[in-house]
Amino acid sequence: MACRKKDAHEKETTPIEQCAYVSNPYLSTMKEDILYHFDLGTRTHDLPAMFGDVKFVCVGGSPWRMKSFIQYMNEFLGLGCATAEIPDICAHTDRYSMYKVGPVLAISHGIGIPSILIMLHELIKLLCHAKCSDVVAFRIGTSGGIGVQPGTVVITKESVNPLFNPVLEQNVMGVTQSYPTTLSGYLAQEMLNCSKELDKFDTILGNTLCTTDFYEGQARLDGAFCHYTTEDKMNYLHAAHKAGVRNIEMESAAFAAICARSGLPGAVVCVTLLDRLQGDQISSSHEVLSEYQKRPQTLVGYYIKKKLNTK
Ligand code: R2B
Ligand code: URA
Repeated sequence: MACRKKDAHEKETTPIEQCAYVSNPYLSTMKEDILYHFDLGTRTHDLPAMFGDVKFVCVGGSPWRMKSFIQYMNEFLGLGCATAEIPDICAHTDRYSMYKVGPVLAISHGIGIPSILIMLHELIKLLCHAKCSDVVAFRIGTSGGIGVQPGTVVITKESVNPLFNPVLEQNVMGVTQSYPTTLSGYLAQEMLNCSKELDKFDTILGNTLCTTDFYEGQARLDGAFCHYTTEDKMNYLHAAHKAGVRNIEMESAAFAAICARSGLPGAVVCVTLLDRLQGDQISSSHEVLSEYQKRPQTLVGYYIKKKLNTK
């Protein structure tokens, strides 16, 4: 669907309504909300018309992957859009890409907690402005495995920080706030059941370590700098494994914390590209990696189709 901009004279004069997903008294004092990083706004776009029917939101790091996910969903759900014509709704900004077919919205979030947090604030407000209800959210992505075969899909039980605690710590005005990263256990189990029905690739439930760096933050020995030893690295990865961690990535804590704060049921579904107990470099061929990256999409697509068919 193309962006439906409101005519310049069509000004909203009523304050922005509160809705279940947001918790900010200041929002209802605003006459207009500009979702700057999406290049969308309440005064310039008819957000209920553009997004009011959204029931499934799927976010992932790369714009290319989210485009391929929406093209896949278009075909898998038989929605009949010409795939070449599914536009990037955020085409006027290169911060994030956004695609929609039927009730499915796909948005890229870039790498790391700061990037996904900004996107999620604007997404949660977007869902409210569009008057969406009963939305389920997914993060699909890649990760490094710990003690699992490359290509295994990990459904996150708990997203944990580098001390293996299920919290996102964020500094707000000089004070460290601690937000729980509890995800819906029910949804995770439903996803696991779907993977059993699909029976196409190994899928497990496990804890996910969320870091703020790919190299030293994930105990790699191949960054530009390294002040620790192979033994330190292996001790840390084994301690993570003992704490139930089966994969490492860089956004799940922010995703889980925002889901918990907004009340959105959410699941994190990431494929492992390598086993970190065996090495640090991602050396599989492009063909292999690209097949792996389709796995979370396949699983989430299966869940969405099943939900739509049982309505
Ligand atoms: C997984 O892969 C990316 C780093 O290569 C990061 O976005 C993540 O979470
Ligand atoms: N993404 C990560 O964050 N870590 C990996 O090892 C692989 C993908």
